[in-house]
Amino acid sequence: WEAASYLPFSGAKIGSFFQERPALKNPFLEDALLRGYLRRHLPQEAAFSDLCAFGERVSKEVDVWGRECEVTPPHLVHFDPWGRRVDHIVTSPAWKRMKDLSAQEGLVAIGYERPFGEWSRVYQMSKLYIYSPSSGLYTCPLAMTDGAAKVIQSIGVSWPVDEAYSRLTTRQPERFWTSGQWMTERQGGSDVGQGTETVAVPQADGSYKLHGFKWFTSATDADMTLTLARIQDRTGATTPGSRGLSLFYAEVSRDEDGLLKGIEVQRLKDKLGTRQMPTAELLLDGLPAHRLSEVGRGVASIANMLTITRIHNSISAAAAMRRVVQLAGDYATRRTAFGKLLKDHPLHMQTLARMEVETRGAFLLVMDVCRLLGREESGRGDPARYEPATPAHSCGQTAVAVVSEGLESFGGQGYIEDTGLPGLLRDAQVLSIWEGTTNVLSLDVLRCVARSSGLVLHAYFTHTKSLLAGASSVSPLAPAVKALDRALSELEDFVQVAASRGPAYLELAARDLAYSLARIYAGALLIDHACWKGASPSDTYAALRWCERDLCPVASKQARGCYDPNTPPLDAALVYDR
Ligand code: UCC
Ligand code: FAD
Repeated sequence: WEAASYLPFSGAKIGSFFQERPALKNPFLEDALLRGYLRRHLPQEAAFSDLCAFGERVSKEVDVWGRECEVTPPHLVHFDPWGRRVDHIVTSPAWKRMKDLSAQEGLVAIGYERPFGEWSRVYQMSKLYIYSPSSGLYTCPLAMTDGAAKVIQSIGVSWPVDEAYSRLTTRQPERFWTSGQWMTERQGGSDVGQGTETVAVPQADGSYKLHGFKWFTSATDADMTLTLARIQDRTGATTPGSRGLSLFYAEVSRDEDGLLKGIEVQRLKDKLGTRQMPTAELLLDGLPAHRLSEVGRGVASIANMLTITRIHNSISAAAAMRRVVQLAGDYATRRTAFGKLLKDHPLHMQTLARMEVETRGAFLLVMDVCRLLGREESGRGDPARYEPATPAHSCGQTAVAVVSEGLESFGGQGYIEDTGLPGLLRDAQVLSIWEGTTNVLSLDVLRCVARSSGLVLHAYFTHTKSLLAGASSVSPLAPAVKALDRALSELEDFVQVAASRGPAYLELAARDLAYSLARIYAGALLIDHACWKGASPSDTYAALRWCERDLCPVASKQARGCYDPNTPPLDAALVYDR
């Protein structure tokens, strides 16, 4: 029938409507809070023009490479065609381009060149924040590289790590090295002290050979690594527990036959996300290594690396939230439902606004940690040591929630693999696992508080109150200040009560306590930022919205007694009620 040729869905025709994709624009120019924060604290033309140019490069060039890393994940070639074991981890050309770019842009180097003094870490992390969601997970090796440089710097840049340090912190792509961080073994990634089986056998020249099995090693195409092992004495005995661990430096290199020296790559992990990046199981069979720490001071010495990688982790969490909010906002200007653009549906905008508030809180929290790190490195000595765990703890899980909500805001398209959106969610899920799980980081906060005999908490309360001091006179912020004041008092009350209840009580409260510390502090930072003379009405609105939430989870739960010693058996009974 003639009329059939007019049917829009006949034959090969699939209709005329094609939804426009969300556009990735320059992430620096799209981020009012980032620019405001920098205008306030680092008003340097050089930093702005570099971040603007880098943002342009990220959106126009690098983002495509990131996608290439996702669709051409690394693979392991165990044998060459003639049967020789080679253990080659083959990565994509895009992954290699990321390495060169990272050196050229100084993504690690900036932290050590310190072009802006105490604000250099903020500048470095701003670049990483812009880069992270487009990086194809190259931010993972960069985090460990930065962490390794920090450990070496703190131990002393001398033989045998002077060359490594200069390569980790160079801007020359052909010299640039990345580092691994091999801590986790099969028996334990959280409990490294009990879980480490790797032994270090002393050699006549003062070096060591390592024998063991590293269960998770990320970005295993690295040039070197820092790792933990137990030194064997002449009888082959080792010291158990954490006190038996020492820190070692090892290069990942090949002999003249092309074989890895002292390493067999057992297999690559088949992961939920972070697929752009290889994560391998490694058999260490005589890996040549040098001891970097004093004997038995391995965990304490690698802690500097953990601090840095946890900060990078939190930056990636905030960046993932920012990216999904940017894309969702753009999509809402292109997609129509029920006769109008999504941006004109108030409920949809409320949803995106809530995501924005979460993102802003996370951003200010993490940037403040970067600020403290920069101050500490410039010899200004703030009590910065406990903070890294706090935002890492809260931002990792928040990122999963925000990115998940973000995917939903694309409707069905958010679930479709080749939009690139599902990868954001998969990659976010690891953020609350691999740099210490939520519980472990919460306990780390507790450890820090306990070790300082109250000094850390004192500094926390004093500083948070000082952030609020100027805000009381700014009337639009009054409800936020009031809510925060109340939450601070509740937290102070809780701390008093908890101190008298003993360690078991505190352990059960650890997670809620860490969240309380983070939420209240982020609220204070939002208020403080909204008081700045260059702040916008949106800054005020975000602070108000943030402070409407439950800022102090320990207060309400304390009332319900859920940290009491009688609760663990009840919790267990509930879990196993079959
Ligand atoms: O997963 C990994 C890499 C993944 C890829 C990296 C991506 C980065 C982001 C990229 C973005 C896209 S590497 C593996 C990560 N693993 C962990 O985070 C381990 C989690 N477990 C813990 O954190 C535990 O709390 C342990 C391992 C630290 C607990 O061990 P111990 O031996 O029981 O620890 P202690 O007894 O609490 O502490 C031993 C010493 C103490 O010092 P001293 O002896 O002087 O009293 C502690 O104060 O170490 C010190 N220490 C610390 N110092 C322990 N933790 C810290 C810390 N966080 N900061 C400073
Ligand atoms: P477990 O310690 O077995 O934890 C299981 C559960 O028990 C968690 O929910 C945890 O919170 C809880 N738990 C543990 N202890 C306590 C406690 N005391 N109180 C309350 N709850 C507790 N490691 C490296 O060293 N280098 C790497 O490069 C690396 N890359 C990784 C890449 C990926 C993609 C992943 C997923 C992991 C990687 N890891 C790496 C390992 C990672 O660091 C560990 O998996 C992580 O630290 C958790 O350790 P675990 O797996 O042994 O978990």
